[in-house]
Amino acid sequence: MPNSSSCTAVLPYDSISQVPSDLSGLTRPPLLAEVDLIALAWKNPYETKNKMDAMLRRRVDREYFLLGAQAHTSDGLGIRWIINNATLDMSRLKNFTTPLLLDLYNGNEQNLPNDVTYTVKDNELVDIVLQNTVALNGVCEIHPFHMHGHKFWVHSYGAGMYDKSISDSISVVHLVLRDSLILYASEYAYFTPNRTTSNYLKACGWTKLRMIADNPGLWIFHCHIGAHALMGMNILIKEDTNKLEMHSLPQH
Ligand SMILES: [Cu+2]
Repeated sequence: MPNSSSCTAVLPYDSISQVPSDLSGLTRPPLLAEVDLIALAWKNPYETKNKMDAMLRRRVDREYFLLGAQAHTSDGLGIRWIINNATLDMSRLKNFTTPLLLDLYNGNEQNLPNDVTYTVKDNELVDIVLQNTVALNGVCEIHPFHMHGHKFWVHSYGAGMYDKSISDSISVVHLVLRDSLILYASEYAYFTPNRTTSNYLKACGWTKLRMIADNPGLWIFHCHIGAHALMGMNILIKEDTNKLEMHSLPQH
């Protein structure tokens, strides 16, 4: 907490200390006043709160539509999660022998998996729409997506198939910056017939995020359910990699 004098925590280290059984003797820290919390939440090096609110109403520079779906592997033995017909699963990740970021720093893009890579640049205001579809088992699953390297706003969300006019009509004010979102999942009641495998691939909810491309790098954006990530529910965001710099850690 940068502007708070205290907080209380109990940290056991290996076997040499134990969590005390009676915590009643610990002094509670004073809680931050709400006005301080708001100031902390909006303390941002590149934008004021008012400017950030304006971002939500600005015309975006770039929009990506990510259609998520489940699919059998070509041999019929496995299941993968795919985004726009591509999957970044373990079988591909294990083939990377050098860090892709280092490759990009060196101007080498030959190992970059282009079918799962999305480019943003130059402080663009970017919308990413995640579209959910019914899985092979007839379920519309919830996916908690997490983005590395950025915070974003959840701009809007809804049932069924993404509709830009609905998205544009949603009034958004004072949204909180975050790095994770829930990809909306429609209820079974939404479908006809209800929960059945014949609904496979039906559109079943969407969530749209808005972000500023202000951090050069190669960033993963992925479902945070471990199994889903292993099954390929990941994309890469390639951002201003010509601006990457190499810094050495100080040696002691
Ligand atoms: Cu998932």
